[in-house]
Amino acid sequence: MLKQKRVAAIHDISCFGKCSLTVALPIISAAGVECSVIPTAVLSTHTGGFTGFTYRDLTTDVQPIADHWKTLDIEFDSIYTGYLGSFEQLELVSTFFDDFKNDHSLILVDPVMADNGVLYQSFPKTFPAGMKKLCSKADVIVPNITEAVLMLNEEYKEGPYTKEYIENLLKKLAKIGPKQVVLTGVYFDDTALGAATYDSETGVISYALAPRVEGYYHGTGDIFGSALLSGLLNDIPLAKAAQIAVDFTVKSITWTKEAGTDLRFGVNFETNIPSFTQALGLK
Ligand code: PXL
Repeated sequence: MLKQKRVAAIHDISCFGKCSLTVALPIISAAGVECSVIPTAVLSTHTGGFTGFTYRDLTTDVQPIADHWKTLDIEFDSIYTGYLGSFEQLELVSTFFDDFKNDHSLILVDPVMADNGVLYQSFPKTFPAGMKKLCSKADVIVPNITEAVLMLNEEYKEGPYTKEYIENLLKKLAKIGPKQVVLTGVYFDDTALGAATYDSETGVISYALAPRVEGYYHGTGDIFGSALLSGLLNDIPLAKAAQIAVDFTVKSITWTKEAGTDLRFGVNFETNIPSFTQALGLK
């Protein structure tokens, strides 16, 4: 009998504006993987471009949920974290890793905190150092270039980038601790954009690029991260999983751009789930 894999996804729920758990749940589920959740906060919308959003912090629920799960003897094949709103949440998640990791679990940390050279509005300047510590416990990390340079204490540079610059960043990020690094927002000219991957055990670097679509669409990092994890849990090698995730994300952005949707509302990934699951080799 085929045992279904199970992920613990630890992110916020933004009730409107598709991102974090409202993206992770459907994508991971569509990939045939069970997605258990720990919501870290409930917001009326995400914080990117909206004002006046509500924010109910659920930090004090995280440990009791974990404690209850411990009594049930449940195991996770993967732990996936994204947007975490405070140092206290970083600590709680770090403890969750210690309590629930096992000899085969894949810990994927997406250090969601910044883009385009700046930290998101809710984070203090000292946050990247805390996130770096959490990344040291991960098997795979998925920073964008801004998050990468903030964790490495380097200056942010606008692209286009050189292969030398990207490969240097990948290697420095792997030194933080994760075996595999996937850097997003990589481009060498104005025509294509995507991700670079590095496996520190094999030394292999690869690029997963797709035609560039103009516009900053919210929630796409979470679509990419959820799709990448779905590929890895379906035993697809890192480089191919990254290309599938880039293609799914870009296709979803393209549909959304054609529909003229507000950039803050999230992209139409739902329509592209069938081609995504087909790319994963699922029937
Ligand atoms: O998509 C990342 C994300 C997740 N959750 C919240 C956010 C953001 C990005 O801005 O604000 C609450």
